[in-house]
Amino acid sequence: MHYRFESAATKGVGPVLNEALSVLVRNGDADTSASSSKPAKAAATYVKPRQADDRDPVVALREDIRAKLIYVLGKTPESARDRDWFAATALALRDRIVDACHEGQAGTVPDKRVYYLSLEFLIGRLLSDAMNNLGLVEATKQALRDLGVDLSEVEGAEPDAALGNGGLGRLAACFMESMASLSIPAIGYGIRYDHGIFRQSLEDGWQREAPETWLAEGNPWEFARQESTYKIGFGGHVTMTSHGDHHIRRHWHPAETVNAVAYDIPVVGWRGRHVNMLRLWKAESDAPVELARFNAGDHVGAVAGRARAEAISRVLYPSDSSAEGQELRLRQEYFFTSASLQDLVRRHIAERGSLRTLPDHAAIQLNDTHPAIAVPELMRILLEEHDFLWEDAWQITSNTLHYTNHTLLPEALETWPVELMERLLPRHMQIIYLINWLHLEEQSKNARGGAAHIAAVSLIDESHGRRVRMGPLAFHGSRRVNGVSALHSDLLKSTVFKDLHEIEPEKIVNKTNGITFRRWLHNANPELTALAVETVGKGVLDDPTELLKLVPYADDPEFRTRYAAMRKVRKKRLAQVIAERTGIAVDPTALFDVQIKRIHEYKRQLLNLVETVALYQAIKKAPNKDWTPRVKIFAGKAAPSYVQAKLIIKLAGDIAKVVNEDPDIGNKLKVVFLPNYSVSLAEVIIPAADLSEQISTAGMEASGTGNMKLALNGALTIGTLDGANIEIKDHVGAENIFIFGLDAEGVLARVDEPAYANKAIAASPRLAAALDAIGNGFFSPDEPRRFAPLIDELRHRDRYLTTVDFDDYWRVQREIDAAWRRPAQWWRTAILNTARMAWFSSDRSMREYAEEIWQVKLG
Ligand code: 26V
Repeated sequence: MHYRFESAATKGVGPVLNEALSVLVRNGDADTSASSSKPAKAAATYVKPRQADDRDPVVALREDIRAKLIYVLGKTPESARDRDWFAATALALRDRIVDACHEGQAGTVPDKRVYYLSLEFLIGRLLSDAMNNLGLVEATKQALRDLGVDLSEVEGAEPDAALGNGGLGRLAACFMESMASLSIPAIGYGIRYDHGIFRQSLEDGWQREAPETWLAEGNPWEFARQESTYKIGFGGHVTMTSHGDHHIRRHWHPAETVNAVAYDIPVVGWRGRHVNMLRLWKAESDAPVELARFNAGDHVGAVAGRARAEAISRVLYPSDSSAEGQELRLRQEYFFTSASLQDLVRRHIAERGSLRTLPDHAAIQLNDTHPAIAVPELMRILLEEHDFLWEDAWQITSNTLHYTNHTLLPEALETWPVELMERLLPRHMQIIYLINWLHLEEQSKNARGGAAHIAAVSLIDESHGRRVRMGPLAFHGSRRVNGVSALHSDLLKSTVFKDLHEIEPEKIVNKTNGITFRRWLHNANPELTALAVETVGKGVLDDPTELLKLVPYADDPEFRTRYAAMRKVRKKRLAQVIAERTGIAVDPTALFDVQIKRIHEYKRQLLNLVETVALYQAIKKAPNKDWTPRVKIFAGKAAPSYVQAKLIIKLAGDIAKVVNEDPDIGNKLKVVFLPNYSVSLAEVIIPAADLSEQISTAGMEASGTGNMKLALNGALTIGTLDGANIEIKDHVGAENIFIFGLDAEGVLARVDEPAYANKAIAASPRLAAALDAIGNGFFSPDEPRRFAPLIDELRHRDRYLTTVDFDDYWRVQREIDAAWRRPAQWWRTAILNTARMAWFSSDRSMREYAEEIWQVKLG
């Protein structure tokens, strides 16, 4: 079931709703005429209803929620489940977002818009975001209470919109929220997957995947826009026609077309000042059911063509570890990129007439290479559909597109076989050949133009079969390219894009990631937020740099006590969730040591687990020593095809079983793997964390954003000098973070040393003993060789330098044990972390993009 209110509206359900919706359409869509009249700027207070509504906000919400429940959902208050109350509440709030949209933007055409193209938007639950940004948390709580309903139950009934794998998708969601909060006119474009990231369960400790079904009961936040449908072509052939002496025009005749239908989710910014749109495309077949076949009894064959088309938006690819190069994935990439470009081109023409001015009024940001096919697609649209000459089309394209790189790992860098591209996108392949030919021609003219240089900068890799390199294609077709932390941007210049960077040294810029404080502080940690507001004033809600005023309070014993009390509340809540979901009882006074992220060898959950085993062995040897009680908490999903990562999850479970049941250990050490990590689970874990594990091999984590969320909430970081950890250290102070291990240069040097793993193990009896225990089946007596693949890899290759960093990691962990025993000092450090994290607000990131990349004004 889908909510299709816009069709009801256009059929004249009510002039009020109808008008409100046309505002939304106008903002997101140019098929309505644009007016240049400036509206009254929205007041700096929370949203006023557009229609004359002098009801008290609580009364209004109560009446509206009740009316939605009865008249839209067809339920009575008596028969309604939490899920129904959620939908009714969401619909009532959505009306207010429509009102906010009207207040702020009706009829205006912004000077320049940002288009954020991303295959992933990990937005999670939207209810608390909407209530908080509209200033309606208390009013909604009261309205529901009047109706006999508990807000927290209603919030719990909302499914997570889990349309992403991890960091890259969550970043896109934080950026959307910040753009709305800063009044940057923006549209996010992605895919409306039926199934987001799979649901993870553990069966005897092994990861099992089940389909996720967030849309099973519809999505009350979205507006279906059947009228915004575009045709997306695949396959077929290209013809040429001659126009005058020197002008040959090519035309693509796809063999197959699929419809892309728009679904809009409004994104409301802080204090309801601005509303942007997240436009997600659903694939629908344009082929009718083949009635003759159907009537002849071939019921499946009659809809087979439709099923193939609709498969495009069926499921999110759950791998962020290796580019597997499947055809359906390329179809997804082209599908959403083409729909988005067609949509924004149509809007630009409606508003401005000529595409010549596209770079002046549109900045397109490519979130990784997943939408990199935008380079030849925008060229194709300009050349074929709008008759531009090549040079003009290139000038427009390469001044409108911008590209963010999110990884240096070679296995995650996308390339597509030329053969597949020729079959699926023949016209685009021709365009890529011509772009490449012109690019290499230019290069062969300069001094570096030897064969090695040409091979290095070519957009086509000839060394592993012929493959199109999407990173270099995006680089060459973009005006700016950015990395996501200072170290990562530097490494882009010296590694993957070294040669291209030498050609265009101004192109790569750094834009360190950020997180939205509205979700990761205000919503996730109301206790800490209240404490900050009470201490430094309400201004902190609008300006996170006000947190700096907490610095002197780090030395105030009373404030420390209150800060620690806040943590205690959150830890009790997490302990409750741990008990419910795993049956493990943990002591909330123990140090909560947290590693939550996708399971990846480079993120080194294995380093943490080997240290856990070494600690277990040490406690066993001296059970009466005064150990610092710790709870090691892990959560994260493994890509379904990533065998080693799944084995790491099983190892965590097997270690947990032995350790948690050992009477010698008791509360000195507990190990927990919480299944089905998600945005909403992160919101429970992060405010309860004392220690944040950010222990990737230096040079491999592009940025990390969980590191920022945890430090903001006052967890101390144990980390390597990798990604944004370095900048976190610079902000919180070297004395307030625990750094260990090799830095990126050290890693580069060490991997050239022969037998480095062997040497490290030989030099560390503690490490050797822990590896022996795991490798010999101490934790898997039913299958002693179960973990041999993990341990053999560490002994013989150790690509991620786990053995090399182990001893230093152990040393720093023991420093942390000692630090926990000095609570005054510990809480002082935690407070300083919270106080000095303001720079990591995604508002700062978005301001930097707006000024230095997009050249777009904040509203
Ligand atoms: C890569 C691939 C490879 C092809 C198969 C499907 C797939 C899906 C996603 C990805 C993206 C991997 C890159 C990524 O997620 N990077 C993360 O981006 C975060 C936001 O910038 C950053 O904080 C993390 O450090 C970085 O790992």
